[in-house]
Amino acid sequence: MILTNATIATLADNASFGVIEDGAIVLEGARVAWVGKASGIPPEHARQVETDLGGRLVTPGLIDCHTHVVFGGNRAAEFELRLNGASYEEVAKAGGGIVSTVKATRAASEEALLADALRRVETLIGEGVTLIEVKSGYGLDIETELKMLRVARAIGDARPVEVRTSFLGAHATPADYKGRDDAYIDEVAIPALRAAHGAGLVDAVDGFCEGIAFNTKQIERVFKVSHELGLPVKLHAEQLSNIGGTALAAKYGALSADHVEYATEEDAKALAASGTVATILPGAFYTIRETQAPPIQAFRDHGVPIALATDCNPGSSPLTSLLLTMNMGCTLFRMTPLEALLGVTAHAARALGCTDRGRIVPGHRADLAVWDVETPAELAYRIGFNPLHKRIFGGQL
Ligand code: DI6
Ligand code: FE
Repeated sequence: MILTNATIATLADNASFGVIEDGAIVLEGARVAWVGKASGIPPEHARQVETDLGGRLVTPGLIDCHTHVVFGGNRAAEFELRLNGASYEEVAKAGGGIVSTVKATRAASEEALLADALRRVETLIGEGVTLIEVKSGYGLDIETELKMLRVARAIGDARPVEVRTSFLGAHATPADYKGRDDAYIDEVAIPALRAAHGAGLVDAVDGFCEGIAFNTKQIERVFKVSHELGLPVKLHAEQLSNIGGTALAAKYGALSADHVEYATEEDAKALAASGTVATILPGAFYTIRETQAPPIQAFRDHGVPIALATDCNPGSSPLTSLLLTMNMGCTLFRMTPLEALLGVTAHAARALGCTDRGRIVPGHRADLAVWDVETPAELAYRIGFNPLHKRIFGGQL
């Protein structure tokens, strides 16, 4: 198939949108075979079926590289509590927060969890998303962590979207291990990781390194096992305070360090040296009314790739719009529209260890989004408007 009459934002490098006017893209199977000016289509491709895109903008399919879309119940009651004055940490300490979602997730059937998750995933797909990361972490027992990961995998069978899973056993300490965080790591989180990996359910390992969650020593024990199993790591780091999570992530060559509001210039240097992506999650910043913005300029200065993701979860970021996430990245953190688009394409792919996604170049997967806009900056500019025309997933319209 050849897509013609397209304005193509190739994102071939990080310096510009790489726009090709009057462009064409040749798709061979699930891959991009050729991209360039329509006038230059090589003769060997010239006789294929053409799809005229009417001058519309084509970008890589969007990638949401940090989500918790599989969970039971919702936390509207906690939302109300916070609006009556309680802080996120106070809600967590009072037995609300993550632990209340754990209860609902344990109680839910696999079918119910999948049906709920698909509602959220369909919303993402409707905005041109072709690849999502999905975490466990609301089970906090071996059985439910595996259940969540099976549901995550099932999403990719049920809908035309790719799924990468992250094991997040070290997300919170469940009620029956209260005050015994170390025992939870050794007796539940690590055995659950081994079991989930053995079942082929884990693509990467994540953790929540925070004053209200786990310290660097506890996370490091999980990371050691991850490396022993040959699994890449990533980390929720420096969201509410700086306790050294970003430095730990860099030390373990993490794919990404996520949130990072409280990261320092030194942390930015460490991420640059380890090639780790800084994943910015403006939905959580907005929801908990954080005031410390992540050090975007330090990331820029040191050449740290910046990704943007929804962090879709029932507590700190009930957000299912990657377009709105781009807008928030620009308006809240002064990211440029180019940085925002790279953040949900090429750099998001890198945060998942997928090196053949996120740009429109030969050899990359033919995951594309076609938009009813004239310029790429329009994608980050509007608030609550969805200009998706169509999505191409693995070369299929
Ligand atoms: N950081 C977050 O923002 C979410 N998890 C995490 O590790 C919060 C998850 C929740 O509140 O349910
Ligand atoms: Fe998260």
